[in-house]
Amino acid sequence: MPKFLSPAQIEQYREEGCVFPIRVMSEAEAAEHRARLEEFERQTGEPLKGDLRHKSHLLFVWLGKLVRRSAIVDAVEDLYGSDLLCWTTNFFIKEATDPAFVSWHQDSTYWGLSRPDVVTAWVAFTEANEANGAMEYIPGSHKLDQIPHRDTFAKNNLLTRGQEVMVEVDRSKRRIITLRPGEMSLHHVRLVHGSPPNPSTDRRIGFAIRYIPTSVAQVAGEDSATLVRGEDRHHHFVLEPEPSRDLDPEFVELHRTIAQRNAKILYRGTEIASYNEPRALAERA
Ligand SMILES: O=C(O)CCC(=O)C(=O)O
Repeated sequence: MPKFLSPAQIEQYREEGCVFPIRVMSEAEAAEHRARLEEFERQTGEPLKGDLRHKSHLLFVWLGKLVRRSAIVDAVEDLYGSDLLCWTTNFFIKEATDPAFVSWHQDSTYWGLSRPDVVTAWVAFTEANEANGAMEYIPGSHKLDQIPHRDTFAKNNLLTRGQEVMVEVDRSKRRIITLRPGEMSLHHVRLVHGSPPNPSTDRRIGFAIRYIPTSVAQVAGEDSATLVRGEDRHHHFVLEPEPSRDLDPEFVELHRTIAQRNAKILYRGTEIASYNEPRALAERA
């Protein structure tokens, strides 16, 4: 008996590789999440950037709670069972009239995870639709094996290596993931997906939470993850603590160490050693 998703939603995930919209909080709560992010940005005087966009659930209490939120984790449990890790989180923020985009790709390409049993809960803090650069995907493409990708390191590409699939994508087959604030989509790690720029006059903000069953391992180096449900009997990952106050110096230090270690996995085979480097290089170019 599923806890949160309907049998039809589970079937859609299995067949299409993506299911949406799924409401996980009210629109008012989504606006509060956006306000918390923007309060921090006001303090720093700039949009969230670099390392801070990744694994931010180790830095902010409200994001630590979000990755454990029962509506989200119940839905993930319906797909992958009751022993679950949050492997990582990534903010995908597109500013108003922003050329930033995400090329067609499969998430599995550089993550180094042992099996494609990985799901992303993409939680909308703002609307996401055709007018502001919502995600798009090719239904059923998650059933393909790993497709070869080329790295572009393109200036406005939000992906770590600007990676893109080395096959022609038939855009006429795409579906657009339209979400209201407080809704989420769930997509499979092998799904071919991407998103165009945001030409609208407001930001588009999504928080992507990557979940795996505890039986999935990291095969490309040492790694850590956050246990969000059940028990970890496999011990493939160092378990991460939950922050009890925002930007606790101990957590900031831990986050820095983890970000450096993760960059080694994600940029393996290149000279790049941190999330900040490709963007800095592109800005100087
Ligand atoms: O937010 C986007 O536009 C793309 C996000 C994405 O590629 C992902 O969450 O895997």
